[in-house]
Amino acid sequence: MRVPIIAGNWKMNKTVSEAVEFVNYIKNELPDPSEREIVLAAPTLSLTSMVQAAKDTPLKIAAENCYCRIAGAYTGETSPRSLSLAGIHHVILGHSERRRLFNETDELINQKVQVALRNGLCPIVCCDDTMGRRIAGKKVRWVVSRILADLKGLSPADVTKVTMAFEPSWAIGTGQSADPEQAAEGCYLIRQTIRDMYGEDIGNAVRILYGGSVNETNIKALMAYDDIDGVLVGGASLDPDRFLKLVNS
Ligand code: G2H
Repeated sequence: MRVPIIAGNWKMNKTVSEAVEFVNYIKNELPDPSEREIVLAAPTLSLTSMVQAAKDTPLKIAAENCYCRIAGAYTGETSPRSLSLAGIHHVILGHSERRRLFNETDELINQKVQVALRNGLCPIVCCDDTMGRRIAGKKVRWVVSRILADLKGLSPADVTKVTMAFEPSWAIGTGQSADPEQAAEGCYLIRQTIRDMYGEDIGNAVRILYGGSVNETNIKALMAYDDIDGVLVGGASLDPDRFLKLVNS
């Protein structure tokens, strides 16, 4: 049984005090962690204060990025080891904004995934609809070669700690979500790729989220599909009342 994940991705929004205020507002209203895992990804500067505020609650705090080394002369980067030791559970890697605006390659993302896992972080690896292609005439054969590149070299045990997120580029921050069937197809195709790489059991165990203009109105229809194990939410996660509606919907 895959426990669904509802993850907020604040991107570069909220100050430290706003972040802590948000956590204090929602932390006693969250569902049982055996039913739903609730994750909030925030800018690096807020993370340790959020971990403290969320102590003894089911809320898990995530970083939005990290580097592929644990220490050294890498000015401005964040160590996955430091994140993990500070109580951070997850890290978003390969978000399309990082690929597009910061030129992150599959090779770099693969290195980050490996080092994050070695240091106890659970990566949420994002992929968009430009990362695969349909083969004409075949309904669900979509060669997701770049997913193979992002997960290259991981052991089966490692892959079960990874969460994938399907985020169509045109749905990100546009207010135009994929329709649930399209979203489910993307998640299904990612699962099939993982089944092809690691076998049926691992493919069935990995959680796959949909992201792109999810809100409190469309979440139910999206999560009704078996292959959608949760959502990664940007804009609609910024307001605590909206976020509570999402996590409790
Ligand atoms: C897609 C998503 C969160 P939004 O990036 O990862 O953002 O919900 O604002 O489209």
